[in-house]
Amino acid sequence: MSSHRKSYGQRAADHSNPAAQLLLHTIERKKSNLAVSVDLTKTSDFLKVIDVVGPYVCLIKTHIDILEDFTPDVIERLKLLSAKHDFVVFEDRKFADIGNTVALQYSSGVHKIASWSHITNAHPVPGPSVITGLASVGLPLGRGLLLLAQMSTEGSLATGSYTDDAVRMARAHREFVIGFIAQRRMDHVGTSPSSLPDGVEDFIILTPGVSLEMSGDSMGQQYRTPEKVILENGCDVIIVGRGIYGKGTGDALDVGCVALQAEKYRTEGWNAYLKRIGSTGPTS
Ligand code: 5BU
Repeated sequence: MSSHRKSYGQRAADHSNPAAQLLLHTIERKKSNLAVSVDLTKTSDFLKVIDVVGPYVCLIKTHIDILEDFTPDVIERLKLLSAKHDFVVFEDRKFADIGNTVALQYSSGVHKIASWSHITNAHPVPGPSVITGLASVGLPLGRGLLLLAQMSTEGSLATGSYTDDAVRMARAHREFVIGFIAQRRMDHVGTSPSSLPDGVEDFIILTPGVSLEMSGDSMGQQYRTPEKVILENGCDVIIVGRGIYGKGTGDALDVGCVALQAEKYRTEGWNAYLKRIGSTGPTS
């Protein structure tokens, strides 16, 4: 059976990488394929939104470098929230340098990403050394990597043969590369049914650029609905940012509204998945 017709729980067994297993089991346990991208610049807003959306998500995606009042204590509190609400953490760092440099950026500096983020990501542009550099730090810690095979932005250069080469790079490093940031499944790349038997590979596809209300922003972002992403394009996790918390920060942050939005996206994403695997009885 093709992996996108299997349940998340069944797919966990196909992975030996601990971060991939954790993500798939968390999705199944919480019946949520919703990831929230918490792109807020004040620690208090950042932690508040995570605490509010925590019950509804499988994963929290961070850009830790945009916090203007970052201290190492933020990480301790993020870890506590991750344990409290049972979610995976993904630092959207988009590494893109030589192996030696990305290994230092991943392990060191102020943020010490590898020490707390279950999953991170990298641009394939430097070639396979970006994976081996990151793997030298992340594999011993049980971390997982996503390659950016496509982007959601208008005019993205990550298309065609670039995307296909990203998939080939991932196939050569399946112990560490657990999937892609992409807009659709990648199973078709460079394979014929006979060269790639069912079950041989199962990359997890996480997809940003998701909104129920908006079609884009003023800076090139392009949005699609959860149903389009999960059902039509066979992706596994929807990543939603402003669709859930709007532009609200500080006093303007309406936590009741944020919770309602998170619940709505969780339901939309999960029902689209149930349709995809042919299960009846959507959750309301
Ligand atoms: P939004 O508020 O839902 O538009 O936020 C989307 C997030 O996903 C944001 O953190 C981006 O950095 C991230 N993102 C994206 O939007 N599109 C991409 O192709 C990639 C990441 Br890769």
